[in-house]
Amino acid sequence: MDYKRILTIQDISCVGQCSLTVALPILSACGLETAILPSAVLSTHTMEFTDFTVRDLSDDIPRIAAHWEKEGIKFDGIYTGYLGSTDQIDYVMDIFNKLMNDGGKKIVDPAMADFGKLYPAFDAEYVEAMKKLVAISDLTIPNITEAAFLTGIDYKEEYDEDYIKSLVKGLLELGAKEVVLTGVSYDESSTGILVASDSNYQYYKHEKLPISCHGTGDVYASAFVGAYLHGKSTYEAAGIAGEYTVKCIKNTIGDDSHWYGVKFEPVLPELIKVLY
Ligand code: PXL
Repeated sequence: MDYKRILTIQDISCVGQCSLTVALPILSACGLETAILPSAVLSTHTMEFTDFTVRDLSDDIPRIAAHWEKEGIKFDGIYTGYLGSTDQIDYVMDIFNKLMNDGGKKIVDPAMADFGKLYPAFDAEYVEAMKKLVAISDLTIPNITEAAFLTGIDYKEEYDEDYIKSLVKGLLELGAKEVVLTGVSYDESSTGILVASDSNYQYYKHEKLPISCHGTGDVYASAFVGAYLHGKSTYEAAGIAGEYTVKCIKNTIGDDSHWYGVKFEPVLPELIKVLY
């Protein structure tokens, strides 16, 4: 079987089940050689935890990339998530240019916002820098809030198909070749993903659960990237990742002590089953 090497660039939140602690196991389970480039080390993620520690690793990024370039190390896909600063976005653009094998995919999860608001670490300058990264991506995986910030369209909690299409169209006009827009819900009991390229729109609908959990954006994006580079089409990978994320949330509902993330590990065999 085709054995692909992917690089994922995002932070390590040591505790909290998001970013690299989610991406590395999920991508590995999808059969990919997974290299990591940590953008920062935090004691926990930044949602609801207080007094977390942060060590910014920006200065290490170009040094690590230069070493890989010298060693002739390249990747079949590079997937970026939560990044620490606008400088890091420039470094990532350089890595996209220098360390990608021919035909490799640039996949950008513009992890910076949810529920209508930017995460605490980010501001308007960061949004502008993220627009540049999305513009050169082969595939971007925003939620509705992120899509609204990136396109400059007002965020809406209640919306219709025209609103969703305007977000996707804005992202394609920005330069993204394909868009996988998550959390698109048109009724009480279901939610889903809009997959779009050019004027081709496909909607994948799945069960909507009564709670939302931290870290599911990263679980979704990692499972999507894993399934996609494993060989599934964009639409198939979008659906596989959606169903996997639903299972992770179901596996967590009812455990009040587990408020900071989802218990995605025991459900990994279910993801593997649909891929192999
Ligand atoms: O992508 C979610 C995420 C990742 N990393 C850190 C975060 C968050 C969400 O808040 O705080 C550090």
